[in-house]
Amino acid sequence: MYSIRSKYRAIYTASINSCSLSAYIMSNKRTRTIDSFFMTSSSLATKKPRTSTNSGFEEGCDETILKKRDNDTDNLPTNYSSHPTYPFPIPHLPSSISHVPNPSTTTTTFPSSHGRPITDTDLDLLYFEPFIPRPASRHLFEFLRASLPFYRVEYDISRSGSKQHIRTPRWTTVFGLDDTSRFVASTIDGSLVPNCAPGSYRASPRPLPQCLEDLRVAVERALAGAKEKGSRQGTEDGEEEPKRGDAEEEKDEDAKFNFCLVNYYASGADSISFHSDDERFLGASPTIASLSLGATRDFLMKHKPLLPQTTAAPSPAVGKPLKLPLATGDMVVMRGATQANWLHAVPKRSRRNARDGGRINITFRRARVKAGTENYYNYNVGAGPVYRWDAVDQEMKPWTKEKP
Ligand SMILES: O=C(O)CCC(=O)C(=O)O
Repeated sequence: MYSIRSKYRAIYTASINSCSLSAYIMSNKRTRTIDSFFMTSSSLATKKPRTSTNSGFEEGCDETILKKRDNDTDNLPTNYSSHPTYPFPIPHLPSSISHVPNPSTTTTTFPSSHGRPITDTDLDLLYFEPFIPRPASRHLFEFLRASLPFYRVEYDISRSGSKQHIRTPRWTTVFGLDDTSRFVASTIDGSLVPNCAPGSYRASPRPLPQCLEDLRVAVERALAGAKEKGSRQGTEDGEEEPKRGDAEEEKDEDAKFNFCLVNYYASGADSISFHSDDERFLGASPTIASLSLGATRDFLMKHKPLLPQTTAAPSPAVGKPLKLPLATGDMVVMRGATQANWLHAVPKRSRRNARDGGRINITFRRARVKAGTENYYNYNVGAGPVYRWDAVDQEMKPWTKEKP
């Protein structure tokens, strides 16, 4: 039988062979899980062994219980997340990613750097350079490109009264569900389904697979740690502890994510044009954590044009665009008034920069209402075919369900 696991081995080994990271990681005896990587050493001491938490996923099927046979298979995933809405099972993070090497003996709460604030009157960024150590992040890039279903979404818009056909200039995929519902185990087959009436969504919301769930937890934990450090710093500097209002509470909730959007820019020809994630379904001042993997691409930010009737003196930042050359493992967190006032883009790259090996961007967000779920599946999954990475031809290929 050509099992999922043997198929995955072919796809995955071809990807990993191009990367010598596994040998480096295998030779490193001091390893920690990706979760523990973001913990303080005191919390590490009390950490219990990991058990599967994603109840409702069908785990332990034939292909997931194969024993490791040799060193080559050490890096292959041994468990998968399956769900009726996934075109194919999605592997858990392999040990070479989930057991990242400990880069120093004196560990801190954060992975490879502290988040550096970049702020102005209406700009609030936290920039990790990097968030995930570079070698592990390159491996994560290869893993996610080979493991996730991708889509090339096309849709129509009307602009100035005329219809325009848009072909999204990058590969996309999405998982998650807005705040008005949550995934519960279905009584029919035990898979996770939204706890609202069937048919409440046009889309079929799908839960985060375990590999993205692990990253979500790590990012949330790092942001909670950054916040704690910020408020400790303020108190140590003699500032009075601020009173917490509704806005602050809302900000805390914003850094708890229920959506994961993934973009794959196969080459410099793929891009995202200037826009802001200021949709009402994200709330007034959303926190969006944006993780980069693979090739370095410029992340440009520019202030939205000021309305003509604005009388207040413009912030000095208004005329000054920002350029962050995001490298593999870097994470930019956009918070507060940023989306309301700033636009961001990843422009195309040409000539010698065009064949850059590809880049993946993952954004974690929190959608508050149903419109968020509908919007994200419409524009990141759509109604077209599913694609999957072909490691031999080094490109995305349409994926069709295998006949049993
Ligand atoms: O690829 C990036 O860094 C930006 C992605 C982005 O702006 C988006 O998904 O809205």
